[in-house]
Formats: sequence, structure tokens, C-alpha cells
Amino acid sequence: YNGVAWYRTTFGVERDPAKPRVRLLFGAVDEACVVWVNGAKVLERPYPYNGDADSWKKAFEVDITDQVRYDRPNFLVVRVEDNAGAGGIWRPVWVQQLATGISSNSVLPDGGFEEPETPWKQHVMCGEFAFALDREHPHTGAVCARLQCNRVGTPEDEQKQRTKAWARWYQTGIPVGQGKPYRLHLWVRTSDDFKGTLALWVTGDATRGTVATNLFGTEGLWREVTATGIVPKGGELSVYLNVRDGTGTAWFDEVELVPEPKEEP
Ligand SMILES: [Ca+2]
Ligand SMILES: [Ca+2]
Repeated sequence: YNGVAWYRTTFGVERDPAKPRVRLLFGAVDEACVVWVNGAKVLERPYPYNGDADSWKKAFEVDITDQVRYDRPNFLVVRVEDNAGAGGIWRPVWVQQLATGISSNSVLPDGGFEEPETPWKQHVMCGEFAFALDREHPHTGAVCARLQCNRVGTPEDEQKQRTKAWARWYQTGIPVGQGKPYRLHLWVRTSDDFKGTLALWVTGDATRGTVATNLFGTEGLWREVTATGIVPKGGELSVYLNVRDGTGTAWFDEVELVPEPKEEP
């Protein structure tokens, strides 16, 4: 189909005080689209999007917190324009409700990368990387952290480090209560051409030493990662947001290290 198609539907959202932010996720729209929620235009996505000729098959998301209503149905309208081959909304569309910002009991300083003098440090083990504080694509607030691998390292590097690319944002010496359980929670996103591994580590656990969560990529969408039951051996923990094994870009935001609630006896 070539030309313009209009899609219209309604959806309900139940108010959740713990998750006041609402967004729409589109699995893929072929090709250009404009999205309205309750009459307000929330997105214009031309084709090719940002020069990407493959954007017709890529996922994307849009925040609709300011447009959504809880007391009655929400009206969603999508205008799709297609100029070659098949076209239209061809993958599912979801409504997602999210918590906002960083929990007030997080012990990690500047988990949102918002502070001018951020305590986050940068380190490259091997490969060519670019670090940046990204103001264009924050998950919340005005800034998130970006780490881009442009080139993998040499075979010698690989032998030494047991990976061909490795760099990280990190913080060490975060004061915590010894023997009390903590939980790491953060949002991560990778570019769709990401070929590496996201390795999210908390070191200093009494039994496991390092608690690691690995991801191979998020296909361009923000994803939530949680690691639970981290029990500090001493009075400190360290957090490492590693990009390893390959090229591509990763973004991090809203990194929290929070005491886990005590289990009821
Ligand atoms: Ca098409
Ligand atoms: Ca932020």
C-alpha cells in the first residue's frame, strides 16, 4: 500500500501512584508516522528517521504522561504515510507505566547523571571508546550517560583482557550498611547496531563478590534492569556499567542502589 492510512483506537490506563509516567511503545511502523493522544500531537517521525533507511522496522517510544487521562478512555490516532512496498503499523503497540526518577533512599550519588560535577568516572580497558553526557536522549531529567565503542582492540588486548573491547562508567567506595541487602536498579538502552555486551556489576558482595547482569542489547528501546540481594561484605560497594565485546552505543540513566526492605519474619 502506498499513500496515507489513518489508525484510530482507544485505551484505558489505571492510575498507579508508584508509576506516574506513561509512554507508548511502537514495535515498528512502516514508514513515516504522526501520533496524537487525546488530540495532542506527541510525535512526528519522518521516514527515513534520522537518515536511517531501516527505520520502518525499528521500535520507538514516546512519553504521553502529560496527555493521558485516567478517568475515561484515551484516544490514540496514528497517521502513517508509506511510499514503497508494504506499509502500516505492523508490530504491536504497548502502553507502559513507569516510576519517575530516582528513589529517595538510593545511596548512589548522581544516579541520574544530572550533577555538573558528577562523581561517575570513566575507564577504557581496551578498544576505542567515546564517553559523553548525553542531553538529547535522557531517560529522565536532562542528561544520561553514553558510552560508544567505535573500534575493538588488538588481538594482544583481547588475549590480555579476555575480551576485544571493554570500557565503563563506574563509581567505587559507595558507603553502605554492612551485611544489609541492596538492590541495583537502572535503565539502559543500546543502539540497534550494538554488537557488544552490557555487563552491569556491583562488586563487594559477601558471597558472590561481584553481582553481574549481562544484556546483549535492547534494540533501541530503554529497558529496566534490576539485580537483587546484593549483601555488602564491608561498608562499601562499587558499581560498574561496562560495555564489552563489540562496537555500538549504550546509554545509562537512573542508576539506583537502594536498601532492600527487610523481609517479615
Ligand atoms: Ca514501506
Ligand atoms: Ca538523567
